[in-house]
Amino acid sequence: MKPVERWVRQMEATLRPDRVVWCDGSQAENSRLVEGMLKDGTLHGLHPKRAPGSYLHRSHPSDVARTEHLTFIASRAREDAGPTNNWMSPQEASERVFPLFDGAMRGRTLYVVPYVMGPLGSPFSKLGVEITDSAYVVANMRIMTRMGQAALDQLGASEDFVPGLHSLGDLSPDRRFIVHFPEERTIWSVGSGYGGNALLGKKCFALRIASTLAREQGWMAEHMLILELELPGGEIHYVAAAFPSACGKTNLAMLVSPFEAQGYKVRTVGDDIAWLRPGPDGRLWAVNPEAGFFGVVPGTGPETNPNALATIARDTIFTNVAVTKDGVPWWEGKDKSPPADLVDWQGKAWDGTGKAAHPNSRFTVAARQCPSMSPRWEDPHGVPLSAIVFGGRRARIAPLVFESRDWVHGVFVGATMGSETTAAATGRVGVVRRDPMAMLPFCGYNMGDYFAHWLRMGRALARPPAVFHVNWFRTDEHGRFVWPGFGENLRVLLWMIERAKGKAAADETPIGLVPTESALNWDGLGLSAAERQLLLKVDRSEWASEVPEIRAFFDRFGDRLPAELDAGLGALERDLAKVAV
Ligand code: OXD
Ligand code: MN
Repeated sequence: MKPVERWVRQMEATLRPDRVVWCDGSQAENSRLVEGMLKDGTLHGLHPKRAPGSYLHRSHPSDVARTEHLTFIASRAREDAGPTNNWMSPQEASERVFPLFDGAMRGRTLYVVPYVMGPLGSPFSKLGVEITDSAYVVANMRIMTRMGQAALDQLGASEDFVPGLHSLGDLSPDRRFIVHFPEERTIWSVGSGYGGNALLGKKCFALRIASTLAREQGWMAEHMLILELELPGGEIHYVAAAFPSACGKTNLAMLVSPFEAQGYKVRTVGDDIAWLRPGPDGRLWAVNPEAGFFGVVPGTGPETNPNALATIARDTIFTNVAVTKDGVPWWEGKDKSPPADLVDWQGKAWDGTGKAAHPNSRFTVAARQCPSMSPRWEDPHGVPLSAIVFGGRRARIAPLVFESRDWVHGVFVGATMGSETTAAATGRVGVVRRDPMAMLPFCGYNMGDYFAHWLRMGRALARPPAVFHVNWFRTDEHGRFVWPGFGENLRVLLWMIERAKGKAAADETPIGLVPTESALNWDGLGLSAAERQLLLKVDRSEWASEVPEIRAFFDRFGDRLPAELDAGLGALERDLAKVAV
C-alpha cells in the first residue's frame, strides 16, 4: 500500500465516513460536486448570463474570516513557536483536538484531495494531500491548487507530502482549531469551512509549514504578491510585495498601467504567496505556488481593479456577497448604486443599512482567467526579483515610499512593519499592530529565528533585490486618503526600479531613502504642494514615539532576536535624536 493510502486508511478509522472519494480534479467530478451542493443548499446558482458558471456560498455567520486566536503551532518546544504564535503542545493537541475528529464524518463523505503547490513539474513544487468532508473545500482547492490525478501521479509511492486533516466538525468556534505540526509537517483543522482555515494548501501549507521547510532548506515562503513590470523598449523587472491581509495585494498585482500607451506595462504573477530562492546567478527568484485567487470582493470595481472584475465575470465561487433576486452578485464598491432588490450576505432582504456583502466576502477564481497574467506566471524556475516591497496601512507616520539602505536594513524595515488591522481576521479592525513582513499570522516558527533566516538569505545573494517600504493609506486632517492609489501606484514602482538601477534621486532620512520631490512623477495627479510634502514627510517626533513600542515588540524575542535588528533600532533611535537637537 502506498504511504498516502495507508494514511487515508488510518484517518478513515477515526473519522468513520459513510463514503470515501479520491478526487481526480476532472470537470465531470466538479460538475457532480456542484450539483450536490446546489441540492443541499451549500451553493446557490447565479444568473446564467451575468455570472455564468458562478455560484454563491453563504457560510455560517460565525465562520467568515481567519481565526488567529484559534490557530496554533504545535512544535515540541514552546520557544520554537515563539512569542507571536499561539502554542499548543503536540500532546495537548492529541488530547484536545484529535478527539474532535472522532466519528466526525459519520453520515458524510470523506474526500481525499491530492494537490501540488507550485507549477506542475517544477523542481520547487511541493505535494499536499487534504482530507476533508466539505465539497465546498474540494471545489475551492480545485481552483486554488493543481489538484487531482496530476498530483497523485506526481506523488506516486513517495512519502514526501504534507498531510492535512480537515473536518467542518460542528462549525462551533468553541470546537474550532487550526493546528500545525512543523516537525511532523502535518496540519489539523476542525470546526471551520472558511478559506484560510480550511483550504489547507494556502495559509497552512504554503506559508506556515512551508516557512519551516524553507528555513531548513535555504529558501523563503512569503506573504507576497509578484508582479511583472515592462519598461518602454522591453526591459522587464519583477517585484514582490508583502502587505497584510486585505491591504490591496490583489489590486497591486493586477494594476492597470496609466502609461500603457508610453510602453509601461504591468502583468500579474501572483497575488498572495511567493516562494523565493537564491538562483545560480545570485539573484532571488520567485514562484507563485497557487493556481487561483482567493480575493477580497468588496472594493473590487471598474476603477480599482478592472482586471479582477474581468477575471470574476464567470466561473467564480463567491462567498458571502450580496445578490439580486435574479442572481446577480453585488458588493460594496462594485458600482455606484446598489440594485433595489438586494439580498444581503446572510440571505436576508437588504434594507440599505449596514453592509450588503460581508467586508471579508471572497471570490475564488482560476488565475488563468485573469487578463493580466504574465506569460511567465507558471515558469517552473520562477522569475528574478529586482525589488521587494513591504507595505502597511498607516493613516499617519509612514511616507508614501522609502528605500532601505541595504539588505540588512531592509530586514529591519520589514521586521518593524506596522499596519492597521482589517476584516480578514476576526477581532478589532483599525488597530495598529506590528506585522513583520506581513507574516505575523503565517510564520510557522519563532519569528526571531525567521528574522535570522532573512539575514542569512541576504548573505546567500550576490545580487539581492533592493528593499522598499510603501504606504498608500496616509490621510489628511479630514481623514481622506491623500494618495490616489490603484493604477497611480505605478509611479512609485517606477521610482523603485530606477533606484534599483542606481538612478533616481533620494534624500537620506533616519528611516531610509525618501524620493526627492522631483524624482517622482506627479504629473496630472492634481496634488497640491502641501499634499506632496505630506506624502513624503518623515516626522521625526512621530517616528521617535514608535521606538518604545518597537523595542517592546523586539524584547519579546529575548535572545532569539538577531543582534543586527537590535543594533538597527539603536541606530534609528540615535539618528532620530540627532536631528531633533
Ligand atoms: C488571505 C489572507 O486570505 O491573507 O489571503 O487572509
Ligand atoms: Mn493573504
